[in-house]
Amino acid sequence: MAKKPAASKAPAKSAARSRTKAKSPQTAAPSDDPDFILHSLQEEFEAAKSFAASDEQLMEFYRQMLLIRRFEEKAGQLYGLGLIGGFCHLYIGQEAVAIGLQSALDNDKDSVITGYRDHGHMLAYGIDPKVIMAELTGREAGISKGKGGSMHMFSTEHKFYGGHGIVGAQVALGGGLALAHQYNEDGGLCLAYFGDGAANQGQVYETFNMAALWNLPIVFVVEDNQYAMGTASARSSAETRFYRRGTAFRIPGMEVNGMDVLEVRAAAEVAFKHVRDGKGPVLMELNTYRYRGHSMSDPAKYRTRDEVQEQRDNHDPIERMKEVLIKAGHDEADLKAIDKDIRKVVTEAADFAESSPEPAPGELYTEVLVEEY
Ligand SMILES: Cc1ncc(C[n+]2csc(CCOP(=O)(O)OP(=O)(O)O)c2C)c(N)n1
Ligand SMILES: [Mg+2]
Repeated sequence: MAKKPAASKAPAKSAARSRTKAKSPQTAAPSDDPDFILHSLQEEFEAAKSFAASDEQLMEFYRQMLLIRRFEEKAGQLYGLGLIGGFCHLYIGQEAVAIGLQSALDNDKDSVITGYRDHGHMLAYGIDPKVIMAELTGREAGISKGKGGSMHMFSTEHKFYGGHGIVGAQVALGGGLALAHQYNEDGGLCLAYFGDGAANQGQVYETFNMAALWNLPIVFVVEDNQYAMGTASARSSAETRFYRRGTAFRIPGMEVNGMDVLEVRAAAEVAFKHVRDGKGPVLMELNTYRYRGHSMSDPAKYRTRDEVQEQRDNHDPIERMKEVLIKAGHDEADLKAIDKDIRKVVTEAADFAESSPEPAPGELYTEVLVEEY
């Protein structure tokens, strides 16, 4: 089903719509300018839409997505037990986005920045589950010494720049990271993730303008999980085909099924090459779905259980990968064994977090300023 422009009282966009929307004549809007082709990258990506992964890569994608799923389930349990304070936004359902994109990064050079739904991104980046869980539970051993919690995780060592609670702020900061890559000539790019809700923030478009003007090495990624808190994207966005939103800035857009890790990775190859070749920013729209509430305190009254179940039954990224692996000759028992190993890693992370000490009160006064004064 095609995305439609929202009327003033538009019904919520159907979650069951196809992941890649039918094109309308408007898609060709800039056709009067032969130098700018909106779909230039889309065509290249669609020519080879599924990443030709080796058997080892398929297994790795499966393992990493499952690690995020099991980690987030455990985080939900710890929250329920009162071991995680403050907000906690889970990434369950969106695993293929972070794994497909992050697997195509050069971890020695590239930087990543995202919003508050950040645990999955950190795991995808290869950061130790123990220090992420310790951060969630506010422990000294946490990646931000227990002072950041769920929303404000940070690791400059891994070029992971957070973890931001102000909706859309990470996009402008990502523009700054990309400017630093360009200025330092370090060959890196910045991957800046934001949500469908954040896509309506003004600073996003100021950043688009400067990024395009200065030809910055940045990939803007809209994770369209169909809701911003309790508001369906069609009720808040005049244009729900987010990949089009760079058009006015001559930023090519790509529309990708964010529930299929092989498709995400194939799109990443095309987008990252464009940026690495010095051709400036790219805007990717990843269509996905969050299974759990906006945060742990969300009663989820704005959608039906059936809608969520339909997504789980028919579009789950991990089940999809399982089918690919079984077709490739792996048996169910091997996959179950991987799940068992991952559950063990996650249990160990939770045990580590629970048995770690809280930060000393004096920590409140450290890292408030960048330097000593
Ligand atoms: C500037 C600003 N406005 C409002 C909020 C409150 N808020 C927190 S999350 C959120 C919804 C954002 O939705 P989206 O960008 O789609 O991201 P998702 O939660 O779906 O990942 C809002 C409005 C905020 N944190 N910052
Ligand atoms: Mg959203």
